[in-house]
Amino acid sequence: MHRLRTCASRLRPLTASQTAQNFSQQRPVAAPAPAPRTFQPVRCYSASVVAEPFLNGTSSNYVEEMYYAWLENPKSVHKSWDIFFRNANAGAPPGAAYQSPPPLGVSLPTLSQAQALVGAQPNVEKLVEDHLAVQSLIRAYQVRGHHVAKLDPLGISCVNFDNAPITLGLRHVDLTVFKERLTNLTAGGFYGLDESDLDKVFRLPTTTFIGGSESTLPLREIIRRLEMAYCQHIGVEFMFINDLDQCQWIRQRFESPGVMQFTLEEKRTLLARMVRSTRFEEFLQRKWSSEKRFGLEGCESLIPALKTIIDKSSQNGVESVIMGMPHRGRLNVLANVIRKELEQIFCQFDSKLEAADEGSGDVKYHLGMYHRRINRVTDRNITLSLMANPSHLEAVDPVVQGKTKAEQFYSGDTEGKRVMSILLHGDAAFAGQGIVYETFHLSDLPSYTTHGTIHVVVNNQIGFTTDPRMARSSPYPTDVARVVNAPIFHVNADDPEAVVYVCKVAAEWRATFHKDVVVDLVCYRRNGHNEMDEPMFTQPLMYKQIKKQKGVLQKYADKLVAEGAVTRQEYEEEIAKYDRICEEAHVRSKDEKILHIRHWLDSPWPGFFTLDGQPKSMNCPSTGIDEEELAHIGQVASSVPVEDFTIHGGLSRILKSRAVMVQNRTVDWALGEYMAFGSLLKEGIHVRLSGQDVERGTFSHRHHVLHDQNVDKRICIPMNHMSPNQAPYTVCNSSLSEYGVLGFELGFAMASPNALVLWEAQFGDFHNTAQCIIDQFICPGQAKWFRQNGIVLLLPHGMEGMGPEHSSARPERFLQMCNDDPDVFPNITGDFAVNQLHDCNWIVVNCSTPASYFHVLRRQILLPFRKPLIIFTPKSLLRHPEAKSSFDDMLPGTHFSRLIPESGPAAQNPSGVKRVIFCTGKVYYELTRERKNRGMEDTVAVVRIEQLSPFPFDLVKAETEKYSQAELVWCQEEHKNQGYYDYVKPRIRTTIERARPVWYAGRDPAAAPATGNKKAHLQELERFLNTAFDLDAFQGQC
Ligand SMILES: Cc1ncc(C[n+]2csc(CCOP(=O)(O)OP(=O)(O)O)c2C)c(N)n1
Ligand SMILES: [Mg+2]
Repeated sequence: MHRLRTCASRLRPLTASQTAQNFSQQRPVAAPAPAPRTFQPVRCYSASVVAEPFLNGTSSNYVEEMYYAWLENPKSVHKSWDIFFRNANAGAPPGAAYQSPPPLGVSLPTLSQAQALVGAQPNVEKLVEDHLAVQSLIRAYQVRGHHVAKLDPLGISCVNFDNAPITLGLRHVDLTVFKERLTNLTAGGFYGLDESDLDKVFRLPTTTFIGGSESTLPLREIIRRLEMAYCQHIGVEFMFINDLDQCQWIRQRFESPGVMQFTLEEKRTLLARMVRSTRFEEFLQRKWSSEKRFGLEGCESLIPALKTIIDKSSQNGVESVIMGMPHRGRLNVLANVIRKELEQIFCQFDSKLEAADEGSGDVKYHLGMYHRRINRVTDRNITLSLMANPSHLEAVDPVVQGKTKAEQFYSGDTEGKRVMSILLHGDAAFAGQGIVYETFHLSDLPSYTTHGTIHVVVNNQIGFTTDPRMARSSPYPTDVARVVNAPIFHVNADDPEAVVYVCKVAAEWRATFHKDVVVDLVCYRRNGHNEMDEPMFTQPLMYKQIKKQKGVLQKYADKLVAEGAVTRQEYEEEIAKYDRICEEAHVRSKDEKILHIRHWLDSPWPGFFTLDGQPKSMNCPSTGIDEEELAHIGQVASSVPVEDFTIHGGLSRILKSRAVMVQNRTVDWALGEYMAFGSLLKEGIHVRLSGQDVERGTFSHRHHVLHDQNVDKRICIPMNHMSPNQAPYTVCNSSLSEYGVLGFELGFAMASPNALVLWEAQFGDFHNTAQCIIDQFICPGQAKWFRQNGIVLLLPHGMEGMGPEHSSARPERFLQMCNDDPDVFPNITGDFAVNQLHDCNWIVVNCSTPASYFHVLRRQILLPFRKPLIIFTPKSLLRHPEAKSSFDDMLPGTHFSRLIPESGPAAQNPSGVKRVIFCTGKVYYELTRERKNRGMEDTVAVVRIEQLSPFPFDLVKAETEKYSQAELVWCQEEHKNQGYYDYVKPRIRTTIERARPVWYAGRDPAAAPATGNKKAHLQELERFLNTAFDLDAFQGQC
């Protein structure tokens, strides 16, 4: 059967699309003549030989053998097979190729009649074949035209298509070279067409728009128009898109005759924009030749590109554009796209400039910006923001998307018609950084889509010192975008009109389909990676070429002058005008003595701070809520608020047990969280919880989304049935990404201070694949960019015998990055707790009770400022019978306890206490159980530190003073080189002025976070509990 299929498929003629796709392999230009057994004649078959009734079953082997024999020598087979193969070869329809074998003694005329079928109806056949060939040709241009388009201004294209020979040929529209190229091509066969067909008229298929209003064209004109559409300075890569309407739409935009016509006005505007872009860099180079600025030289058309996207989008109703971009050309974008005042940019080059705002600040090419202005082209208001970003390339991508989503969400822009994002990329980073892929995969998910992003790649064919051939395995740097069916418009950046045209189409694409699109500006980098860098060390030939390269502005100006669109004088005046603007701004910039980082804020929160950017108060009200509220939220949490909705039996039991808890005025972890979210929602605070499987909860404890057991995809989110005026609750399972999704949520949290945005890791240790977002944005964000953020990270953590993974959320890493000084006991004045929070870079907590968790979530919003909050959340405690809280701990007047003191017998008689064990989180329950078993409740006090950072110096001091004679022990279940010990110990020592030792009880140092052996896990637990309660354990040690 397999052989039959092989044989039949070989005999089957190729469809037009197969022909187009396989054409290069079938007929490489100038390829040597095919070997006899390859299938060179395959295209000649136009009859479906497989349809022959006898060509099936076991006879196929025989037929195949016969066929190969005939191929080598037609005389080696019976005459009847010879006639059959020849007829089939000539395209005889099924049934007609076969002729009965000639009877013995047959007369010659009968044989010649049969043979007459060979080559039957040659004209009709040829006509059909030629039309099919023309269709294939058109499709070949659509699929592969970008391979031959003249995209590289340097002509040293980085794209290596060696293994996919260019078979389109006819690249040059110039008819004098046409003939020669065609002759060359037809030598190897050109879909069966030859030069004599050039002036034949062909009907155009519906899959092309090259005809405009004409439905037929001569082949010569067809080729010319295809050349114009696909093989000039624009390479359109789109035929992989699954949606036919979208393909048609793109064909129409690039094939329709005359699409690239520019009015005089448009050309002049474009020239003026090129002048600004070019002269800005030249000005900086003149004034500060030895300063790094990552200039745009070689890709000056980026500025008109972005401006076109913005103009066009503004025309389509966009009011806010959020942008993310790397270093290259950033200052130029700030000056000429966002329109930051030039003096504000220039003064950044002054090393004597003092910083006015607290924080360490950042270099000028990382800072963000927010600007609302009138778009001159549309006369409409538009807000442009460029997000601050770290050096880590592409890390800002998901952050931009999150902020864009949030702005869309808060402005009710459900389709992304008013708010959009633009992401800029370098070629090396776009191909190399995995976050690009993660971000693309968010682009079509309901809770993460921004309804289409326009990506612009500054493809200067180099990454620092690395050639593309060493930097990626794909032909283009943009291939990653194909995963989401985004069209990719490659364009030669030395042709500003082509650039502007594709940008118009890109903006229109987004407005029409609300999907991502990529503009690949193929350019070069005139200087080194930065202005201090020598590129000839590593790319000598490329840079020899670059040195010869005329600047794009000059080229475009020459073109317009030649066309008569502007005069040389007008052009020079435009230059002089902009130079003057720069000079004047430079003079003004000298008056700037102080740098206000807040002038570089990308996300202002109007009304949240005083005009000076300070918190409106420095206190935090009680985070407790009324009993009725608790009861009401509890009732919502334990019910199904819609009719005829069947939930799973197991879930019914969970809801019933919640109802019982509410009756008993207690909450477990999940209910505590419900109380926090529910109360904030009722107070008008949007809550968004995102992460992998958060809707149900990794540990099946949350169940915020109920699923009807009988109706597919019917869901109910009780939290959204709280009260008529509540804020909306968003809970969304994310893609399986940490870097992308955490970045996204960080961006979401940036848009408004009046939202509780939480990201939950499936297990705490998975956060390390999002380390860049944590290290570069969350931890130092405020210090670098004067920008606050209240994102909450929920990181399940705990040593529960589950092995090295799934155990540790790595508290030590978060604590190591806290900015509070371990060696300085702070001034305990006023509202110390709030002041301390105000000064910290982030808050790290490990709650031991649901009430504690409830309060810290609410405090996050009730504080008059925003700080990131890291919460190590429990696993086994979710169902621990003792890990419950009473309503009493959540009523008005209650608040988050940074430290929970001992409240048992030891606290009644502190002088009898021999040892105080400080701990945090789940180990508390193990300690108290062990203490009870050992009957040591009046000799050992156990104190929980709920807020690790900023460290509750004041409360720890009170405890150490209360138990002044007791030994101090820090107990943790983590290994000694991990967990909290290294953070806590010096701070406790500072608190007690180093008067007493702080002993350690916990696991020994280790490389892995936990053992994979359950028995070893339990032995370790037993061992450190022994140490914790052995009052002689530290005797004789100092
Ligand atoms: C994640 C990350 N890795 C490495 C670097 C160091 N680095 C800075 S620029 C650069 C080259 C970037 O090349 P490309 O993306 O093509 O942008 P270009 O500088 O050419 O505009 C590298 C490797 C970085 N900034 N970020
Ligand atoms: Mg590059």
